[in-house]
Amino acid sequence: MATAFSPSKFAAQPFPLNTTSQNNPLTIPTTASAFLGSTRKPILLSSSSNLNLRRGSLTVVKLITKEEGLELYEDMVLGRAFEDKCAQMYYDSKMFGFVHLYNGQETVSTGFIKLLKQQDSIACTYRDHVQALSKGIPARAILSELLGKATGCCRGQGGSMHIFSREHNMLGGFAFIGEGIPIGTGAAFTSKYKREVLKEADCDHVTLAFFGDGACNNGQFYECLNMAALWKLPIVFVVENNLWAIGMSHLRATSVPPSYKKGPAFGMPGVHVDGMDVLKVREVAKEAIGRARRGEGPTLVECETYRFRGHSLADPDKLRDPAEKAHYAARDPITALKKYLIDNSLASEADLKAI
Ligand SMILES: Cc1ncc(C[n+]2csc(CCOP(=O)(O)OP(=O)(O)O)c2C)c(N)n1
Ligand SMILES: [Mg+2]
Repeated sequence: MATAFSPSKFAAQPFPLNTTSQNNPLTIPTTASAFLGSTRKPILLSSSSNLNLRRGSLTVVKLITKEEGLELYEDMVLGRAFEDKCAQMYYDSKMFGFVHLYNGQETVSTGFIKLLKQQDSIACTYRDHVQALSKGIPARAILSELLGKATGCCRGQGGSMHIFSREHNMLGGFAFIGEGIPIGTGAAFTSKYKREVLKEADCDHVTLAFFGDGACNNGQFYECLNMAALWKLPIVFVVENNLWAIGMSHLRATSVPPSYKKGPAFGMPGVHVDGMDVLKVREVAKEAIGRARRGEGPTLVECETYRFRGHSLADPDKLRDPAEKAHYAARDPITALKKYLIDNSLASEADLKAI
């Protein structure tokens, strides 16, 4: 029987995540929509954008250029294909240990990381392969790492959950929940210290800390929000809210489920975004990364997303409601971006197929 704590509460009682915080100084227009499957229309850039195109008397504003669109598409397809290959190798007994895949959540990695500079840093969870790819670590070095080879990006000693690259400022995948948050906060402190104390004027580096909804119930999250806001650190805290922490529904585990609301409590903006739409994620990411780079301090962004596979490849994924899974499968972010690119004449089927 369904109880107040039953995960099926998700389907029965929409959870009002799809609004931005009242205290949000970011100028991101929003309209409310149902929780299960955000349907908010893409936000148009201001009419001063250089992407304005005249079509008759109508001004059509495109969210991205062709080059940007293809870059986003390529990155998402690379992430998806890489991970599908991992699953195949795992089930063929060619890969061992815990392997956590990111299928379905690619918008978060692509939408944020493709806006970064090489010197900017990221800190991730154990679900880290796709972020490592977005940050530019070669697929071969990551796959070798997963196979424990000396040619891996950590000489085969880190494995799936601990992808690291100094050269790419990938500070690591971290197996303990919330562990990447203080590491990212420390990296952001370093940038600020270099700029303000060591007078390295060109040090405007930004750090992104990615973590799950489950990590928002961990003390380190709160401690780091406090420090980052207090010291105005150049960091963006990115919650990848895929609604589940292994088999624990976010609603069952969290007293105030909309995590973005916790930002203003610490004096920083909190923003919720549809994490199945890479263009919306990118827009919010642009604002938040820009704020950090300009020295205006941290932002908390909650991306409402979904993982298309079990928690790890060892998880038979029997707990989640098939209707919930089907609902999100129908919102596949790669299919959605493909449609956007074709509908807006930014790419042809052939262009996309070539990728
Ligand atoms: C400190 C700590 N406690 C418990 C665990 C066991 N654990 C591994 S994954 C996980 C769920 C995390 O869920 P979430 O943060 O939502 O990330 P997701 O896997 O959904 O991306 C838990 C509890 C852990 N790794 N670290
Ligand atoms: Mg989760």
